[in-house]
Amino acid sequence: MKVLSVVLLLELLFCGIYATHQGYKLYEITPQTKEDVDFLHKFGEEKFDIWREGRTIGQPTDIMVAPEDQEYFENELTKHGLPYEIVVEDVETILQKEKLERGMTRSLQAGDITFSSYMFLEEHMAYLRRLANDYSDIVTVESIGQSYEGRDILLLKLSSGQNSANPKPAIFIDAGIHCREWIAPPVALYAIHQLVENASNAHLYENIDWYILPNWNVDGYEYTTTENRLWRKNRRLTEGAACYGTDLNRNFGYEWMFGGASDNPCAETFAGPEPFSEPEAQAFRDWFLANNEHIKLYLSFHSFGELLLYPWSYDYIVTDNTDELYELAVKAVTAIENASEMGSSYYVNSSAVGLYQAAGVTTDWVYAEAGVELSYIYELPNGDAPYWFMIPARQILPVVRETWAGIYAMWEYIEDRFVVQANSSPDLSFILRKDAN
Ligand code: 0X9
Ligand code: ZN
Repeated sequence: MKVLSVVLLLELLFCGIYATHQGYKLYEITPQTKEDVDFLHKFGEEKFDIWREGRTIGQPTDIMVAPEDQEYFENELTKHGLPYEIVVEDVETILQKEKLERGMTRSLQAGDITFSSYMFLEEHMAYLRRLANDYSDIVTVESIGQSYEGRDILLLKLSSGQNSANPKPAIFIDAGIHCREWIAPPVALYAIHQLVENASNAHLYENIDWYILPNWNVDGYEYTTTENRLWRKNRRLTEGAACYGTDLNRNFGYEWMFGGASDNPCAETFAGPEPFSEPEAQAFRDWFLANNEHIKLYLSFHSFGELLLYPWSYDYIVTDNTDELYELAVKAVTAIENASEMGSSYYVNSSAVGLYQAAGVTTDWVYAEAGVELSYIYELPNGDAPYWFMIPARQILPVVRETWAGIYAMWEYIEDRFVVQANSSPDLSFILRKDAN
């Protein structure tokens, strides 16, 4: 009896309620032709989860496959003449290992912040509320709306107050739209921490306002910490669908479903039944349209890949201001690479050309519909993570520090273009010369 209960306890601990990925396998396939690249990409629009996508010929792609789909998947690859290797026999075993390493304890003092372990959702929220309380002269925290499950989506505003009739230029940052990309919220929280709690950074909000939404997909994040570490979408069940969740980064209403998005509710890139069908996307849209006028820079944090991407994402075309977008991106990644303790090396390009086509993403919508011409998505590093976005807690600090260097470099550009240059008096010397004659 005693032996039995010990076995039961171990089972509960290691595979019990979290054992959602037992028997799932990870396949590695290396595309040899452009057609192979496209063939593999299509699996992502079905119910397969692409853990790593080879952008080009010769770059391996990793795809996770559930036990019931493995025969079909292997047959498809064989029919297509593509060899494969099984690199993880049982995904659950690596998830259990990751769980032990993530260092989450629920022992933080209310309102504290840490970058040496991952944090729970309520800890993120308590930190924001504590700052609103302790720095009430410069920080306000508002809920931009509620998630499907009724959680507040909190946005922090940092401002030294109005100094003229016009609102100041502003920078908007979000993180956590894909809830399993856990390294993203700490990057946004570190920016908040540096801006608010490090007095030597006060000049960063003297002329510029900051809006930071550090954890957007709140239901999803909660779900990744309690049920399924690999969850990406939100948690609403579309009417009549067989699977939960919409990919919020396919639900935005600019060229929605143009390409690189799925109409299959079981796909990781399911775009939802219609544009802005999801409460989390609606909340963002409504807030943004009411406040967009003075926002000059939009940054959305994801992982992984060490990529800095800008519109367009829905199609393989470039915007009119692609030179400026590219130059500012190079400035930011140069700062990151110079600050990096882990040898990060970023690739810069427009989204579809540089990574893959994806319609309905926030960066395109913010650019096209909210008029923010400097709009970027960061795909953060995954450090020593053996797979995917499971970057170990000990590498949170190096990532957030180096990424802050990139944000800082972008702030310098915004300050120079929208404050210094905008305020510099026009060159009137020719008038003076005329008067003198
Ligand atoms: O697919 C996404 O939504 C983003 N990548 S992630 O791995 N974080 O899910 C990338 C979206 C950017 N746009 C394009 N790649 N076109
Ligand atoms: Zn993402």
